[in-house]
Amino acid sequence: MRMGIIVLGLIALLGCSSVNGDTEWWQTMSLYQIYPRSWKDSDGDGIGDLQGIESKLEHLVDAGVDAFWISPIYPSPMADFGYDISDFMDIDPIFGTLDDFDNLVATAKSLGLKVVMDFVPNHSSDEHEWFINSMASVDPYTDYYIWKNGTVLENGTITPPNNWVSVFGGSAWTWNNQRQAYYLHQFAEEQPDLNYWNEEVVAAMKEVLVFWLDRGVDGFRVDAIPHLFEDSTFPDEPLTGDTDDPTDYGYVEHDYTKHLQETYDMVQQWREVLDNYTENSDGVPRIMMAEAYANTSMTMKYYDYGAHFPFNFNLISNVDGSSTAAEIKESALDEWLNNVPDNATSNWVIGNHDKSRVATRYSPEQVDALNIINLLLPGVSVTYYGEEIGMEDQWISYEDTVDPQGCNQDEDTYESYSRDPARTPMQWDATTSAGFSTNESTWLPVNTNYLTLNLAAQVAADTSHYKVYQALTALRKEAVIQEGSVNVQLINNNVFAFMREHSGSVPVMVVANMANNSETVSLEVFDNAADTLLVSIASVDSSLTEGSEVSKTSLEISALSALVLRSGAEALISSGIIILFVTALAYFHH
Ligand SMILES: *[C@@H]1O[C@H](CO)[C@@H](O)[C@H](O)[C@H]1NC(C)=O
Ligand SMILES: *[C@@H]1O[C@H](CO)[C@@H](O)[C@H](O)[C@H]1NC(C)=O
Ligand SMILES: *[C@@H]1O[C@H](CO)[C@@H](O)[C@H](O)[C@H]1NC(C)=O
Ligand SMILES: *[C@@H]1O[C@H](CO)[C@@H](O)[C@H](O)[C@H]1NC(C)=O
Ligand SMILES: *[C@@H]1O[C@H](CO)[C@@H](O)[C@H](O)[C@H]1NC(C)=O
Ligand SMILES: *[C@@H]1O[C@H](CO)[C@@H](O)[C@H](O)[C@H]1NC(C)=O
Ligand SMILES: *[C@@H]1O[C@H](CO)[C@@H](O)[C@H](O)[C@H]1NC(C)=O
Ligand SMILES: CC(=O)N[C@H]1CO[C@H](CO)[C@@H](O)[C@@H]1O
Ligand SMILES: [Ca+2]
Ligand SMILES: [Ca+2]
Repeated sequence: MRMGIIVLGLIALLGCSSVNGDTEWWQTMSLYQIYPRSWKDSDGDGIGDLQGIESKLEHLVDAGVDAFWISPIYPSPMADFGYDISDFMDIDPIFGTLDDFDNLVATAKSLGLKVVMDFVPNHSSDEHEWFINSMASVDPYTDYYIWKNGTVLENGTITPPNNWVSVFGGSAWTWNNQRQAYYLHQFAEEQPDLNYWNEEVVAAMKEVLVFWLDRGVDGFRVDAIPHLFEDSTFPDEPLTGDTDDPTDYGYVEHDYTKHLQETYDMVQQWREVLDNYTENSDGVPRIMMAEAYANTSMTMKYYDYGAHFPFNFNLISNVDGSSTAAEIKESALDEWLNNVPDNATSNWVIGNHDKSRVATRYSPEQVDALNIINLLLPGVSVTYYGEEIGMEDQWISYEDTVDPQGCNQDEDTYESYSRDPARTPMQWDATTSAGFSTNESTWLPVNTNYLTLNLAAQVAADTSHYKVYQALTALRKEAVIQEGSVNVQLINNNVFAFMREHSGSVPVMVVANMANNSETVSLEVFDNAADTLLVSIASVDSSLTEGSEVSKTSLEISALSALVLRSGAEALISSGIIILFVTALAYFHH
């Protein structure tokens, strides 16, 4: 028996983590969002494309990412940059062809990367052939969309059937001359809502899922789910009393247009399509991630209805760089961890194509801290492209603004609406257009800071945001992060910390100082941690580096920094040896 232990101990020198075989691939993944117009341009037209993405997939492997999702690449008149889809089963020529897509998936598979598609089920483009046929009342498309007669006033004027307001402002109803009726659009008027009360629409959208599954995708990120169903009796929404402007989305409550029970039931049906596909193919789960800007209870409910997870936007919606550690712990971390269902997989999102970048919403100094928090809390981490190098928002003039949400505004107000600043090209290196394109002019200007802030420079540097990011994705591969428990503690108003523990693993502690001044703290609250700790990963602006020794009872942490700490003695030895010795002992005791 002792011989057995020694043999296992030697084996442990070769492989080091003891990850439980029960976790499915998606439960521990680090997921990366590619905004396809901005990642890599292969043909010099100034717009990113699929061949460009394929040519740069090695970067994701180098960064330690497991899966990526691509924002919409379907044919689209681009009234809402691809969220207005004119064919759910093709690729827009700007991005390439279905062959390019197949090649991209094949290359991704060969590199061990999973591919997630964006699924935009709420609406199509008004140029989709379904809508063109629906306007002409051609069956079976007549009721594919939500058509209503207007209200005819005494003087003959026709007005919309009710007071529903579009998310983008103005009535949610647009008159159509051909059909002589109003159609519903919860977003832009070029995005008519599909009629989910119609079984043929339900079946057609399931075919869309299968079409992409057949092309090898591993799952879907589902857009704007809460808006799927509307009350079929079309009552007026109650007024909020918050504004007198009937064109403002905040003018009415959204009791009849958001979060309907039928919406959750549809998510459940899509899950059945995915599970059925898995059962009839290779047994590997295909996943569904729900984009739902909703309160905690309505968000968590997606877990009960088949979503693998609903995105956790707490670190985007509830807090920012002006928040104290106390606020971040309470409104972002605890709000999620205390409400997520037992055994459900958590997830953390710090940026996306609709929000300012981390360096701007928080501060450039906090980029590493946010990545550390995002990647070391339990569950899935989601990284918006460029956050691995700490890209910043780029100011864009009114003339150069292309986001419809910005263009719909005037020169004085567009900056609060435009999402362009967070969508500028990926900064690969210091060459023309930051290595994004050979074209000196790109669809959105490259950030002016690209000569110094770029991937190549950060790869070459001894310490950089990218090096921190790589260290984090490597640490995520260990069982303590993949399966460990989490214990979040407020140390003082400016500093919070959390500890990840897993039997047989060296614990990992994260300490984050959200204040503009350095703090000296004690981590005594974590009984299980050793008195002397070693810095394993540190924010680039902290004065500490990997291997520095710090005291548990008197730890100085610089402004806006985060540190990843492990117990000294054990961490000196490759942790895997200990893990497997303990595992082996436990095994032989059975
Ligand atoms: C360069 O990009 C601009 C758009 O930013 C485009 O108008 C022009 O045609 C592109 N040049 C080439 C050679 O494709
Ligand atoms: C809607 O108006 C058309 C005439 O434009 C009429 O034929 C139809 O019956 C009306 N539908 C309802 C439900 O009132
Ligand atoms: C018809 O009546 C409505 C409501 O009173 C009014 O807003 C509208 O201007 C009138 N239209 C015409 C053509 O008189
Ligand atoms: C389940 O999958 C099989 C094979 O892919 C397919 O023929 C069948 O229609 C699917 N059933 C459902 C309910 O999706
Ligand atoms: C969450 O939102 C739902 C739907 O809008 C609402 O009914 C519920 O009261 C909200 N819960 C909380 C705690 O605000
Ligand atoms: C830190 O300073 C910046 C810039 O003055 C400020 O915007 C931010 O709110 C401060 N952070 C905190 C947590 O006070
Ligand atoms: C969670 O998982 C554990 C271990 O697999 C199991 O014993 C427990 O019943 C699960 N709890 C729920 C609520 O599913
Ligand atoms: C976060 C996100 O993707 N939001 C999208 C929700 O849906 C509308 C309409 O499809 C888009 O405009 C948003 O970008
Ligand atoms: Ca291109
Ligand atoms: Ca809808």
